[in-house]
Amino acid sequence: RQVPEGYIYTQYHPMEEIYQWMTHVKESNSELVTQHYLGKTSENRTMYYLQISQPSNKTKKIIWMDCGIHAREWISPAFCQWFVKEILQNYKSDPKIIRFLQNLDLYILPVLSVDGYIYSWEKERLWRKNRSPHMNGTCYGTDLNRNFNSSWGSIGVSYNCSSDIFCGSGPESEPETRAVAQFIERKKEDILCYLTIHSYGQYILTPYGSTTKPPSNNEELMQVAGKAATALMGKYGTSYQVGATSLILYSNSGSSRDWTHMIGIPFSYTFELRDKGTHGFVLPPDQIQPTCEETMLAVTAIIDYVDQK
Ligand code: ING
Ligand code: ZN
Repeated sequence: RQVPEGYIYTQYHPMEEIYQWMTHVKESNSELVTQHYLGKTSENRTMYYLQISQPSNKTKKIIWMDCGIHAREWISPAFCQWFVKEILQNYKSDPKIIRFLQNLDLYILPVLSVDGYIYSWEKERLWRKNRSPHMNGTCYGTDLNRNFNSSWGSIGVSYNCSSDIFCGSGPESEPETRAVAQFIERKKEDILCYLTIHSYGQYILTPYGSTTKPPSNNEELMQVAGKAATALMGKYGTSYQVGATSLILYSNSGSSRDWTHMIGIPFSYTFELRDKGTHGFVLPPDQIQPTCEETMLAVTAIIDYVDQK
């Protein structure tokens, strides 16, 4: 079997089931999928990523995608799982997937803020941050998307640990941030594309958040994001806005996407999935399938472009 027996992709899953899903996926697709240790969370849980690689002698570039940097954005881990399922179901038959897997390896981190995700399931549905203790345990959590070393602490953050956008005590103060940043730093020469999946709002966001100054490859970044939004709309007519975070939303510093672009990963994008606020973070399960189907088209459009380039 290509995918776990009976795993239901049209429901949200608690962390325990996502761990089991990862184990099952790598065991039942051992020719294509490996599971790797990335690091530990602040509550000492293990972060794993999946690597999808078609065996070959040639050196390949990497597409990195992370989901669940924010705990309450449940559609995001659901999409990472959907993405892996789709690749595994179609890598022998879909010409596009066959083609890009000849040149590219896919690295997928299904849940970045593991502790936060569990906390959102068990204690507080709308929890956003990780779960690191601050001020002698009087407040908890750092916004991991304000904790990267890209103009850290300069704009669109809070230094108050009870805030949802608390940027931490310093750049990469959080073990989850360090795990991701150290890995990406080590592999950066080979990573062509960095995708980070959030909700909600229906945006494909380009660098930067911390400055309105456009990146050097802005024209191409925007053009490719436009292609992705067009592909996405083709499925169910869902409309996405494309542009620099600082220009179409508001400024923020310390985001993972700004950092990956700054260290030289040319195609660095943030996705904000459905919806536009009707349900917000609590997107009903009946929207998982359509959201994932349309997002799949956008993500594969980007991967296809960077592969053909
Ligand atoms: N949005 C991201 C956040 O970290 C972002 C990205 C940044 C959007 C700044 C808009 C402005 O806030 C979510 N939904 O987490
Ligand atoms: Zn988010």
